[in-house]
Amino acid sequence: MWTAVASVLLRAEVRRACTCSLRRVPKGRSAVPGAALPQRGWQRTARVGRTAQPLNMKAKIQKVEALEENRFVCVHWEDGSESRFPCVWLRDNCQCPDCFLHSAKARKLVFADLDVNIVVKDVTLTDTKKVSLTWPDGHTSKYEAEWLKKRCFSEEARAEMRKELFLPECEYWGSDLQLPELPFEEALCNDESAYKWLCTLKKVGIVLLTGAPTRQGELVKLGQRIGFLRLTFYGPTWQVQDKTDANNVAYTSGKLSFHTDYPVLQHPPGVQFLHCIKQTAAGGESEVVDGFHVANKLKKQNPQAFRILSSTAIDYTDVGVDYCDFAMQCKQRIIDTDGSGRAVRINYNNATRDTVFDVPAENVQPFYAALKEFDDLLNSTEHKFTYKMKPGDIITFDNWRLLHGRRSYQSGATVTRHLEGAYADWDVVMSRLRLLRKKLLDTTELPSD
Ligand code: OGA
Ligand code: NM2
Ligand code: ZN
Ligand code: ZN
Repeated sequence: MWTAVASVLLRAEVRRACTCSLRRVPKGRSAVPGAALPQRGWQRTARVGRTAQPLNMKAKIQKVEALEENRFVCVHWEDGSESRFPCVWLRDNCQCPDCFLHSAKARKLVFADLDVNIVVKDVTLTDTKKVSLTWPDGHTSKYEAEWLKKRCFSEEARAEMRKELFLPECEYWGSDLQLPELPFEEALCNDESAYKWLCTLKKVGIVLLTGAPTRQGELVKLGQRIGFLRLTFYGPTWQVQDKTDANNVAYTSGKLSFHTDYPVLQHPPGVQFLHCIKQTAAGGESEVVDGFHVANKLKKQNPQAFRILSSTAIDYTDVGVDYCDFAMQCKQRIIDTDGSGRAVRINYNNATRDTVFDVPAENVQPFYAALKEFDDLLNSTEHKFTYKMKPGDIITFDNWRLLHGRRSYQSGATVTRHLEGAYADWDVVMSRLRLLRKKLLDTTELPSD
């Protein structure tokens, strides 16, 4: 009994971790002139959100029947709700070993062998947990109640599944950002902490990992934690320092205006890690802004500017030598949108924006005017958040959503500031997040009744 109660509580906690941010509590930290006051010392606050899955997934079936000239199978659940499954989908997703390779969790059935007009011949409820179907050619398919329930085609069930698989929830912020923080060591060694790190990274777009050793090579460990890092022409990891004959403006002591990294790649890195190994005394502060939030603002304030930035493909260029020689060219829209016009990726780096501009001459000035509006919004004190990294800090952020910048600092004969950087892909990060969630749920599995 008590184990069951503890398991329920633990499972609820794992689900809640997605809706939980690591929130700061005021504790003195030096203010950055002209910026929102960032402070240290955080406490975790959990807000209970809607669960990704009903806590009790014990779906039981009352009745099952064929409908609409046998083109649908309707499952009546014990709780009174019902789900309609199209026969073509049921046949396509037959889980028998002839149709499905369980070792790969993948379909064996080839599309050419699927009759897209198929109707069901016979429908049986084997017990409250299993449906058995017979097809006109005599093939039989069996489906588990819970498997069916998860795949229900209702708007609510699909939204729930979407939420569970992709964690689309997004918390917008401005200068009021409560920078979520977690000890680096915990993200590496504790599964629950790692899960919270990745959930918060997805939802808020930024998490500060603290207390990392102040030496090169720590980001490789973070890469191993999620799976692997993304290799680019700047190497597996890269050193942000003031360099002679710098092959990138980031490798100078100059100001970096708000940018996303690497829009010259067709698929820019989704996640960026910056590890502060050495920090300069004066200058070198970091700035971040929520690009999705600002894109929404632009859309409201000037729909025409938003339309221009989300429809004009501009040229990016990056030519040089680092990990190997490179001659990169790419066309990107500054604001990438989905089918419903929502910003899904910002691709903006003024440094690598090409001098080649492949648009008709009359479109040039209107484009610049639109970009000016966006850039002004990014830089407004209302939207940007400023902080100064300390040695041992690792800032992890969504490079598709956030734009980041750096204030200039004094260059010198010796290196006064050193960050090590690395990239990861969202695919890899989300994969680790799902695996961590499964592991945390499985280790607190409810005893079956
Ligand atoms: C970069 C970058 C930030 C910094 O290297 O692309 O944005 O603080 N660096 O130096
Ligand atoms: N660095 C930091 O788009 C860019 O050039 C971003 C990339 C050099 C790896 C900078
Ligand atoms: Zn089959
Ligand atoms: Zn950058």
